[in-house]
Amino acid sequence: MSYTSFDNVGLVKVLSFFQTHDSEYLSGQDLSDVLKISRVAVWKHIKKIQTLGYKIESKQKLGYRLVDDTEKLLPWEITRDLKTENIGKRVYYFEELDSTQNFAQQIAADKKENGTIVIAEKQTAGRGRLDRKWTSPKGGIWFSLIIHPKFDVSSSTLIPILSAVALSKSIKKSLGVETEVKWPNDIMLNGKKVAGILVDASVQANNIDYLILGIGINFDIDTKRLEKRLSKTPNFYGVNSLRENNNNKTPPKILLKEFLFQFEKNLASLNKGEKAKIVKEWTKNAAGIGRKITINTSNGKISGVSQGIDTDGALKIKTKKKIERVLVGDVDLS
Ligand code: BT5
Repeated sequence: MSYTSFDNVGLVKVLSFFQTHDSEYLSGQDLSDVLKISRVAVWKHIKKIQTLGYKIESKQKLGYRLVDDTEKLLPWEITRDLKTENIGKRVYYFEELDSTQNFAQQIAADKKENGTIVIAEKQTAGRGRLDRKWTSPKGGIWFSLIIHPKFDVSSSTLIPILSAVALSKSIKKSLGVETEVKWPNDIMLNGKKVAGILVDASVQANNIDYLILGIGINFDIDTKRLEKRLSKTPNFYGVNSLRENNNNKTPPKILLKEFLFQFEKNLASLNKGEKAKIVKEWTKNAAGIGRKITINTSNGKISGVSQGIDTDGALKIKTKKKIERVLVGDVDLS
């Protein structure tokens, strides 16, 4: 099952009417008259809306009333009142996909997909970095964002950094939960991983055709079960979930929309060349700076004291001999 922000016009028309009249009962006939569609079509849309997780109550003689919204990240829920100019204005939603990165890859080259997001409720082959697996059961926010950037390759290494800053900030703003950023691309909550970021790029010479940013957020998942499953996988350091750590029922769409807004702001900042500003924001929330850490790289382990990152997003580490710069690797904070 899939939906987009540009199809499903009839269904969205009926739903929007319910959403703007949620204090009253609406009869099938009223809806049919106002929306100029047949009563059968109204009834079919109502059934569909209910299967999407919205709660519609029906009372004899009075009609129907919307009593609760869905938690699903449906395209029209994302685009409604979205504060961005471009990011997230086009949305593809799938109940299940192998990986949102794979679907995004198929459409990314098309100019109209600049800013598009692809969301899956569940992924069967979610990817991490370096061909690792990303486990993506229902309850998470799993999405990819397509960008056709104006900057060149030298700036693209800051994309995971500015995304992590935007994500950490939006978690704080929407849920009131404090997280830390962990180099190169993780969000950590109480020492465990709560979100991961991945960037796939299509590059020619020094120009970027497009970037696909993949983000996985453990919003409301069973952490114990996932930890059991993942404990022997590479770079595992525990799993956390946002809802376990916040006692309000803020729906996931609020966080996703806030992220899209914060991300667009940070991207504009990078376009203006404000690299130092992004690095400064990242550093404020970063785990492990000034502490002894170990970085696992493809050339082996490096141990030393973390000095934070430079304006290329590289991690600086002070070993016994010198300060080393690392662009790709995993940090062990334990
Ligand atoms: C990442 O990789 O952290 C990047 C994750 C990106 C996932 C998103 S979901 C939407 C989009 N579509 C995709 O197919 N992918 C992106 P990395 O730093 O390599 O971390 C991978 C490691 O994290 C694994 O080896 C596990 O140890 C651990 N892990 C896997 N699933 C996890 C989860 N749900 N929560 C916490 N840790 C997990």
